[in-house]
Amino acid sequence: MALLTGFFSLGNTTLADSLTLHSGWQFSKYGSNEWLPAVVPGTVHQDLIAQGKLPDPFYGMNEDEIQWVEDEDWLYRTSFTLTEEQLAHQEIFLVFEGLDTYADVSLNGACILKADNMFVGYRVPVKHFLRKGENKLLVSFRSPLREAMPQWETNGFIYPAANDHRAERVSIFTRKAPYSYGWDWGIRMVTCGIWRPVRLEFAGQAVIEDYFVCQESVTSSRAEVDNRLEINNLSNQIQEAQVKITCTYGQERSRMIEQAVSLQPGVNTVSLPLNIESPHLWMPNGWGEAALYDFHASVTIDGKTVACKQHQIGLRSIRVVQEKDSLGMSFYFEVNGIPMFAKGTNLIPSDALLPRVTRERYVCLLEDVQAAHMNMIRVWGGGVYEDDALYEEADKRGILVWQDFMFACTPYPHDPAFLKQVSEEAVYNIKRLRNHASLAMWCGNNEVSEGMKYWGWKKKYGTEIYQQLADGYDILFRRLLPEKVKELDPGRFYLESSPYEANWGRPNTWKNGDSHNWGIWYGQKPFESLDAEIPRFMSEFGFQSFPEMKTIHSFASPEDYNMESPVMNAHQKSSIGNFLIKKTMGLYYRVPEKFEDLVYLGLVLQGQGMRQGMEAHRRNRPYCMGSLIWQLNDSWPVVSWSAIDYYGNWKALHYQSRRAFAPVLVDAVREGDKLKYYVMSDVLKTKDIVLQIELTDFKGKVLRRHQVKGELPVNSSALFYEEDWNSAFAACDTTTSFIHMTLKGAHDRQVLSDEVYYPVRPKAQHLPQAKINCKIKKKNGACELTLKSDQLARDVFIEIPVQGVRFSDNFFDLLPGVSRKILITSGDGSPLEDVSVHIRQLSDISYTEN
Ligand code: NHV
Repeated sequence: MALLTGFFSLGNTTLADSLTLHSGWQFSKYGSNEWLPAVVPGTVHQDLIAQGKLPDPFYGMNEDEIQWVEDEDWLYRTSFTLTEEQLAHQEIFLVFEGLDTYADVSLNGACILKADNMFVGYRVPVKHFLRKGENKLLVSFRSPLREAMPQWETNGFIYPAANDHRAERVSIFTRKAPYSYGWDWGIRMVTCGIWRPVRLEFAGQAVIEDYFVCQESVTSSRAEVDNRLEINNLSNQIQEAQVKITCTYGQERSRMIEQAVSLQPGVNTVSLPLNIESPHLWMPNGWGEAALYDFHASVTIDGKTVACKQHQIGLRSIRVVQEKDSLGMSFYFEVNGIPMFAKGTNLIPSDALLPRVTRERYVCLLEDVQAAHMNMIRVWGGGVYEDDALYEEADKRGILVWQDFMFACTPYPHDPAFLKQVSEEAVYNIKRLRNHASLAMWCGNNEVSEGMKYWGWKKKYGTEIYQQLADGYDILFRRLLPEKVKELDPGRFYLESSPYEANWGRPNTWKNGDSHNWGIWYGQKPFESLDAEIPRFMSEFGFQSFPEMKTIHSFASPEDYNMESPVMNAHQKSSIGNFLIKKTMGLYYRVPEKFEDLVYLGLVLQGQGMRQGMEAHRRNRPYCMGSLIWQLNDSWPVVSWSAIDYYGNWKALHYQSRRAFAPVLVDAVREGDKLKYYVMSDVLKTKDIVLQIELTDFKGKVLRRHQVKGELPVNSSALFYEEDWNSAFAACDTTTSFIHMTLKGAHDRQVLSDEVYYPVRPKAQHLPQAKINCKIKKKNGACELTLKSDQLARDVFIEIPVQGVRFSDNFFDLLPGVSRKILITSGDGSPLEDVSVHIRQLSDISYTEN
């Protein structure tokens, strides 16, 4: 068996003397006596797929074929050898970073752990049970369904849990990723397994169990940091130790603080305050560098370093300003004393099989977030507390994280056993994540408060049961979780539930706290409603699309290419989804008949519609201070609200986010009989600017041109210029012309924003069938296209039959006579082989006239 020993780095922590236990695993269905090779970390689904016992769950309607797995119990076993030298350590810990979910762990015949919560890691002292030579480890997983059945049977009512796709909605009884039971974009895959790393840790006389770098006060002149350590003295006597903290920034001289401590047997808390004058502040994406310091803690006994731990720390202050004002109640983030308009998105788990989400995939996703000029992601409450890698990569990129606790869309039990599990989970995850500069806030749950008020549960369950649910809500989200945050992560903001106030569909709203606007989806409203329904902070709004054809092809064959085919319906979990897509499409476009055209136009529609919202939110700052899209990613290839599909392909929506969230943006809107030009800027400096306005026809003829001078607003939005709508389009055919806006620096002529405004909806336009000239050049494994057309080509979509390919731009309007270079690279850095390029534009869609 391959054994890894010695020093290695795992996430933020350097571990002395560890033995990773990832090899030699086998698994077996309980009762079968058949043992097969297993991969750890992993899930039983992955192992069954690898052994040919399960089909690809994502293909066709295979979801139905895999459901039996959740009703079985599964055994995992391995063995490992230890030397006398290893056994000579003071203590040895068996560390599971995650067990999914109900598991008994046996080591050499002793039951050493009973696990019941996927969201916690376990660290068990096991020296006592270990032997020289071979040691046997067995993890016995019980079916989460059968485990929860006694509670289901006796509960007396069925919890709402509307996203749980099985008749026995047991998900709420289990501390297990809610989305794995099904969601309205999710396949049901109720997994089990050793889903995060497992290892043995060999300890000397003492270990650092926890190291919290508590930022008590941070300004540009000084950071006051308290280094709080939990040091476990593993001997049974007092030990004299030197505790040392060093703090280093790049090549600068380290700062250091040292303290002599008498360690009592057991856990000791030690606090070492450290001040850093004129710190390099960690800045959000778009505002400068996300500066990170290395903080290192060590414990030395008798001249020998026995334990150390390190973190990368971004020094910054983040304040969530939720204050009553003349308009209602604000909700915004102030970073390093500066109000920040939050541009971002909601993250769901990137895979139905979580151990497949590697650091590379997190890096790719966060690069996409950063590229779209976003500064925030919300880790939504129906998924998981993500791996350390996600938060580390967010730290590096200046992406703030809004962290939900994992509760979504339904009330939960509140019996003592359940509360104990939640409490352990809160403690574990708060401690795990609180050092991250990116961690901006905690939120108790997703939409449970909204549900309690507005989703009809009082009527459905009657007063008595409803009261029990309400009591449970109070205990979990008003007491337990905020108390844990206060105790363990003082200074970090806690929001009880998102949205603060359920707004959409109700009169006289959008005034208080954060909102979710589902009017453009469930409310069947046109996208223009987003211009009027301006909240203080939009933490969710979304519209669905199909993924592009190459992704559909990964799970369907041409005979399934029909919106209502059984295979497509198995990948559309929103029962009204297809209807809503077509209905809204009809407001702006002629609805095509051909499936491929619907898929393409649906992508365009989602991008255009959502962009309208992002721009409206930005335009209306400071009343509105955030715009978070529902949703960033997918957990399998599916029809959904996502901006990036399962294979990493950007939908039109992500390109539109990148445009709408550009640091500087010019945006024209019709308000009454005026055409108003807004300039929005997240830049912290002003400069003289010039806006060039050109009324142009689809053939590129400039009908009118004028310029307006002004100043770039600083970290704000401003009405820059307005004109009468009628005079703006005087003597032109609005169905064949548009306004081209170019915003430049007055002195350096640098283009800050380059946008178009169309006076009529696409379906009223007379779009030409533009002939797009495309030159292809191969360049160091990449492919460069040069596109040009004499006439306007709208919503140009370049398709390449390779998953995860990156385009420097896509889904753009090719303006008449303007040549565009597009660089195409592979998703994984490998050279792009010869590939076919297919280019579509809006006017390519054909309709059978009747
Ligand atoms: O339906 C799309 C998404 C969900 O995937 C996810 O749970 O938090 N969605 C819709 C809503 N919230 C979310 C709001 N849904 C309703 C609210 C009120 C009435 C009906 C639906 C996300």
